[in-house]
Amino acid sequence: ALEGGMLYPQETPSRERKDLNGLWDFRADFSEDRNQGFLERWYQRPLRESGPVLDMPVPSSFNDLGQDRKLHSFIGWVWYERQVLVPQSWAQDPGTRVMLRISSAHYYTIVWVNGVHVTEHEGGHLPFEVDISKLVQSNPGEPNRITIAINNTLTLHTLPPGMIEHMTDRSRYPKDYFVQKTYFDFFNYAGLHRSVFLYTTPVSYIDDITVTTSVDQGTGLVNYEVVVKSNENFELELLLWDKEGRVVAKGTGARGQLAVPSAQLWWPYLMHEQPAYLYSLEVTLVVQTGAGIVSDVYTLPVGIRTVEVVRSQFLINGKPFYFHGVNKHEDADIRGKGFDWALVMKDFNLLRWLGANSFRTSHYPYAEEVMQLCDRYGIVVIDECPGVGIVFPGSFKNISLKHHLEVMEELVRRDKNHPAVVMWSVANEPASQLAPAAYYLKTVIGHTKALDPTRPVTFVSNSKPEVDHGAPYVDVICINSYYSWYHDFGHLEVIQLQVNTQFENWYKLYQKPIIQSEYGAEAIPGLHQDPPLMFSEEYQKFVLQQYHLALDQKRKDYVIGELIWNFADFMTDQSPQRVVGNKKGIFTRQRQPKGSAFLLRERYWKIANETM
Ligand code: BDP
Repeated sequence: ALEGGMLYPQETPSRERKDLNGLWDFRADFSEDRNQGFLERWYQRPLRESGPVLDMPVPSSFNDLGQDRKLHSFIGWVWYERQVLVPQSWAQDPGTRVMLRISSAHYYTIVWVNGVHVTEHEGGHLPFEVDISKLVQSNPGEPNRITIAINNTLTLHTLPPGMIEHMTDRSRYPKDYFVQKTYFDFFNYAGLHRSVFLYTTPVSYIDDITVTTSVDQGTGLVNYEVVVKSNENFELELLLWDKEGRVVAKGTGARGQLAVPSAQLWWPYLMHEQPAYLYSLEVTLVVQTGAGIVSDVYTLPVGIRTVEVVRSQFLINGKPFYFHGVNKHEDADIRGKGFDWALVMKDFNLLRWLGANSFRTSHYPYAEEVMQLCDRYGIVVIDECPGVGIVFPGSFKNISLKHHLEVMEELVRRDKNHPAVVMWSVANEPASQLAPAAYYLKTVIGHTKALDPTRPVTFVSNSKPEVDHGAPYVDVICINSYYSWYHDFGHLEVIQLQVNTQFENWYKLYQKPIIQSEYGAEAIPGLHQDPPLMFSEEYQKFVLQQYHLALDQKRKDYVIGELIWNFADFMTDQSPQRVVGNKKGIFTRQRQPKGSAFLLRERYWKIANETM
């Protein structure tokens, strides 16, 4: 099990935060075995003394910033470094705990502070942190050097998996030549993708808060559990505030239940005239020490809502919910997977313009700030872990499974309190038709349910219902299909029949609600062909229309959602199938609409108006 909580760093009366975003020194280790940095111990002296460094912005992927083809597709260790001077009050007060938090670094990370190894982390999409109080407090008034080495190599046992292929034919490849193979369809961007923070807490602190909610005849029930780290005796006080600044419930102690009569529920966007209602749970820790009363304060947004799968329906607050939304990627020009507020806001504005009420975090957890906005705007989330490309018999081994379970623990720990998250997805298109997938998926799904008994769990399948070894364990069946794109390409007339057959076969076998979790077609923006031909905007629209006709026959029944592939065009590895990335976006990579965006907008608003 994991050590400690992972509350989002917050400024409160007892906590300070400093972000370390901006330019860092950067060096990719181009040596043949990528090991020069360790041999020469680049962490022991300032990185810029080790050799030439680049200025690298954080947060950003490093791949697309320069003009160097080799850096774009670099595999191996890259080194980041910067100095930071902490405020005197942090460095001199032994009652202050100073944390270094890395919100995301892809993929394997080692961190040193002033040359001292402080932590390591595996996995590219979830935060990790380390207490660096002792190091900065033994160095008051002096700058501290933070060195971060990151390796983006993917192997059969990473999540997502990949493979390094060594090319040994010396007549065709130079000595020691290797390539990174991946089995997913997006570019393996790397670097410090999200904010790096320093933040403080008192030495006695609120380590974690878990909130679950239910509703009993109009009364909202907020169950809470608070974990405190302290060597002293302490007390906890809880206040639940409404939006108007009134205290609606009070509690004490590490666990309990708050009752909110006539609670305002958290409703999805377009499902209620007042969607996304959030209360604030203010948790105060009071510790009596010799020096007086020390307290820590943390405020958690709380949405009161229920989620339940009942027969073939997905219920939010007891009402059937239909997912009309998108699949996304964290992807954009230049910054790659780097977090960018401007991009995030543009995307949310587009989602609301579109009338989308939901998205899936295909194919990895998104930034914490994105999840917070989903809570605030009522955008419902299927929260997917990086389990994409699990397609080899070898990737179902115990060593992979063990890591997958840890990743689910990290994901649930980070996102458990978001009302917007209504379901976990443990994988995308694993080879679920292979026999070893049965134990593997059963175990991951079972573990996730044990971690969070309040939310349904799924994985996204593209195999056939009769051979799918994972479907028996999910609450909702999610299926991807690309009729008339990867199969029967060009034959638009077969789509309706094939989509219908698909739904009927899955439902017959499992009697579970179904989401069309991907469908779509590529369109090169501005390419027109009528009658429609593949890659034209007309063809993309036609595919969507055919799917919609079939969806409309089932959506009042057991089909509970449709998520277009994809919200926007995104970068992939180079291949003869991809024209500078995947073009199945209904928006371009620059977030301009293709014809299909207008088609989908009309449909989503129509569905929303039917269900309001
Ligand atoms: C699906 C994958 C998705 C791909 C899509 C495609 O889940 O990641 O991008 O196909 O090929 O199978 O466009």
